[in-house]
Amino acid sequence: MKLTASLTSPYARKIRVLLAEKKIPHQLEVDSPWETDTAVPALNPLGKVPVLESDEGEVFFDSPVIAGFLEALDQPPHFMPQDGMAAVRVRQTEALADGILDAAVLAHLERMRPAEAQLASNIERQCAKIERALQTLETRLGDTPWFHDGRISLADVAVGCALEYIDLRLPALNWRERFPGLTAFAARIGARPSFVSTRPPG
Ligand SMILES: N[C@@H](CCC(=O)N[C@@H](CS)C(=O)NCC(=O)O)C(=O)O
Repeated sequence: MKLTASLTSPYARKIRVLLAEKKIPHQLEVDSPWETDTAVPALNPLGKVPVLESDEGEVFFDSPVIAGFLEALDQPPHFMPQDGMAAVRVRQTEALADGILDAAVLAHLERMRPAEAQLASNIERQCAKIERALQTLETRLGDTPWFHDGRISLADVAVGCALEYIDLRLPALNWRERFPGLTAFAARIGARPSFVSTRPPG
């Protein structure tokens, strides 16, 4: 199978972590959808990475769908519970982590505009979403090592990628000062070889 991804995309990183954890052989095609010669729109009409092509030539996007496809391959270790409601709860935490990414990307893009064109209110609005989501995650994690059922799942992978993406794009948020549970969690998941090997280039 082939994964098309940019090395900085946190959505693509979720998938790269799962592929590494499951030790699934694949080809990584590095492609940034922001470049003029990108092949991404030919694969995904939305022009976004990650995109995964199966060995049978079927194309899958976006990252939650690709994660579902990888789970459907039934290749252990599993990152989704078998129980239906437990799976919905894992997906809920994934959605919260992905929402942090959406807000962080928007805040980052706003900050990349020339200073005089930046809308400070938009940056503040996105950062407020991130702050509320982090508070929810801190509460949800409590004093447990993983978000659901005492074992690592897609929810943990998504939150780990989101926390490190904030570090990359919005370091001034200094979230570790306010969220000790998430700080310990980030250190725990960030030490896994799958996270180390997929960390964006400095
Ligand atoms: N919901 C999508 C989001 C994917 C996404 O926004 N990817 C970014 C890279 S970080 C992208 O390709 N952006 C290009 C664009 O918006 O044109 C997913 O989970 O895969």
